[in-house]
Amino acid sequence: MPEAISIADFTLVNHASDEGLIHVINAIVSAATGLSKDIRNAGLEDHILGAQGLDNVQGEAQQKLDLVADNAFIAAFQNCGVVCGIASEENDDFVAFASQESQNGKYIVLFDPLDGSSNIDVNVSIGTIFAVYRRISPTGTMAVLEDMLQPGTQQVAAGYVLYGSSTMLVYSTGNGVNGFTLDTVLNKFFLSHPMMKMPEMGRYYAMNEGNINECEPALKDYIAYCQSHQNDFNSPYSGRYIGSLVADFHRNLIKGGIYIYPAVFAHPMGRLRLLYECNPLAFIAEQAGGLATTGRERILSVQPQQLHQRVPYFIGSKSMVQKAMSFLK
Ligand code: AHM
Ligand code: MG
Repeated sequence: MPEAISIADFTLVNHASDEGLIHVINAIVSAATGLSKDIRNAGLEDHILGAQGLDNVQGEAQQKLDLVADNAFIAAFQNCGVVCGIASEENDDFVAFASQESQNGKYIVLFDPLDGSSNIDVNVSIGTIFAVYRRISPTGTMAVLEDMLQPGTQQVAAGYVLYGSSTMLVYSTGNGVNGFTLDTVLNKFFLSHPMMKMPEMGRYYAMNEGNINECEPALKDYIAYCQSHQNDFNSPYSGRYIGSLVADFHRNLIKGGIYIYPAVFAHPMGRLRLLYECNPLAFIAEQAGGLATTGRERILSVQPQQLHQRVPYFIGSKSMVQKAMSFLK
């Protein structure tokens, strides 16, 4: 049996021409490894489970683990020496790191430290999502808002960590998608899913169907199509909705499927955030042969206007997303 490839060896070989990027990935690996341990022990540690008692800028109740995760990733990026600034779901504004070393950094990272907040306290899979960009502002200065508001096409790396039945890190730098699994004895990630490809078509659809009467009627018709005998498989697709985007996406990446969070009455622009939820997973989806759109346009081409901007989201197997879009015309 060939020796397993550690993520450290993988990055050294695959990003040899960009040492800075290796430092960014190392920072993600280190924060995710520590966070994975916290998550695994969460039920045993009073200071980790439950609500923090504060809302974030988007009016959502922050969980203690949201903040543990946010602090862990911010510290990792601040200390890695090549990141000049970050923005995250849990911070109202972006953070420009002040040290001279950080100001010399070429990269910015946008991230959702812990996605799937409603699943934190109930031992269901949750995830971290990240997007890496090159800064626009000159090195040697503080990062600015324009660095954060770049379209998803400009991502130099993106990915996620899934804290599921095992912990996995999946990422791409634009040359395909690779997945690594955390060995909990050695506390290291090893390549377990090389060159992941999303099936062109799948049998899973994921949407919060509690919202079915809250969205545009054409979408109701698409869901009826999924449930009918008149679809591509001549039998109803299976509904699977975990309510953690990373987990729903990961299942669809491996098995084939579609995830939809449309514009709904309570969230007229959709619920999910463009910069640190939709763009990174859209990058992974496209790299794996899938598709991600707002229902009408490619996610990666949307020009961001605001840090916490929301968009309707259709992501997954290419022909399923195309089919869903055909209903919306
Ligand atoms: P969060 O970042 O506050 O956890 O919100 C994002 C999550 C996604 O992971 C998930 O797919 C969706 O929100 C669930 O929303 P809903 O409970 O409205 O179905
Ligand atoms: Mg989130």
